Amino acid sequence: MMMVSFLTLTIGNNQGMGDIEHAKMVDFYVPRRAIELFDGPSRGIADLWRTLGRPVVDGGYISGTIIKPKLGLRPEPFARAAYEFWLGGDFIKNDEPQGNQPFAPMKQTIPLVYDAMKRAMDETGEAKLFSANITADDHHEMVARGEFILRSFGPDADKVAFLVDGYVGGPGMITTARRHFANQFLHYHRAGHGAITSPSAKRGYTAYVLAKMSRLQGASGIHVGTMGYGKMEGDKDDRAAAYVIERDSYQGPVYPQEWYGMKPTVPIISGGMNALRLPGFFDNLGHGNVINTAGGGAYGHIDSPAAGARSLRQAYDCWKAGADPVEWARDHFEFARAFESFPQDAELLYPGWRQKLRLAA
Ligand code: CAP
Ligand code: MG
Repeated sequence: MMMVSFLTLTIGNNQGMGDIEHAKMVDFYVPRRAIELFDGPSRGIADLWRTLGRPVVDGGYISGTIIKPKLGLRPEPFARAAYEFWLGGDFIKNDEPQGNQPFAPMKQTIPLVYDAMKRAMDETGEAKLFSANITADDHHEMVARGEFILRSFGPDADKVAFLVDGYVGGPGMITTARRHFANQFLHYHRAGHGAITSPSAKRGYTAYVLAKMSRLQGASGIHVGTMGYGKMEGDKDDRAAAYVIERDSYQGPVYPQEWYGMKPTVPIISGGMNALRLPGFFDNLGHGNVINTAGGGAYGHIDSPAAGARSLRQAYDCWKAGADPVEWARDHFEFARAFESFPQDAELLYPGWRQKLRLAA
């Protein structure tokens, strides 16, 4: 099966025809034989749970971040930022424009990141994960970057995921990474997709379609938005994009879909998230078996990136325990300090929280 042929048929020339006013694909159905012929994921969240020393079923929330700022950070501060988050969290990803940039050449940055990972693992006694952006303008260069990273991480190469900018890079980037690096977790970043998936776009396809295609292509995880809880466009009912990639069968907006044992793709929850927004998000989704990357939500924590990371984990524990977040904050310090760190969110989501916590205003 060819994803490119599928796309040139379904959203091919019709997208440019003069007599078409609206042409947006909202769903598609994949017959069993086609499911058998697509690659599907080789790795999934279960592999990350195993690496983290957790149960491989229902292993829970993976707290992550994105190194910020997007551009300009030099290798040393980059690695320092990684170390500081890993002291409290699990997973770090490169941001989508961070690749082999002149101010942070991969050959300098990656060994420092691995050193930071080792120190954080020694200090915490926990395994850590790094999602490295290997996107390049040509596939050979992408593969060369990936090989270099695996060599650099040596015995800890299992703790490396590869991030590929799959929308701007195109389907071939994803499939090349899937086939060449079948042992790595493949992190599909969809930057740019809003140009066609936005509800305001009259053509293209929906984020649901993008997610569904990514499972066929073999993404281990893909961003599915924050369903109205974060900064990106979206609303509560966007759950479907997560369900269709993680379940064995799902009734989509038009078609039912059976996956016949194809491995799941994990929803990656990202974009303007922080500890305060998570409990509501988990309520809406119905579970917390996701990777969450919070850039501002971790580095914007008033105390430290590690405290930001801990506040995220505590937010998941709070939801898991079915506790009231303000009550939970009483004896979960980093979570409580997230209220001080993101006061606008705190007011909006938990009005009267200060009085309840009896903190000085
Ligand atoms: C989030 C982010 C992600 C977006 C992508 C950014 O940063 O790193 O790329 O989440 O959107 O660059 O905006 P913050 P989506 O955590 O600081 O907001 O997940 O919807 O594909
Ligand atoms: Mg980003």
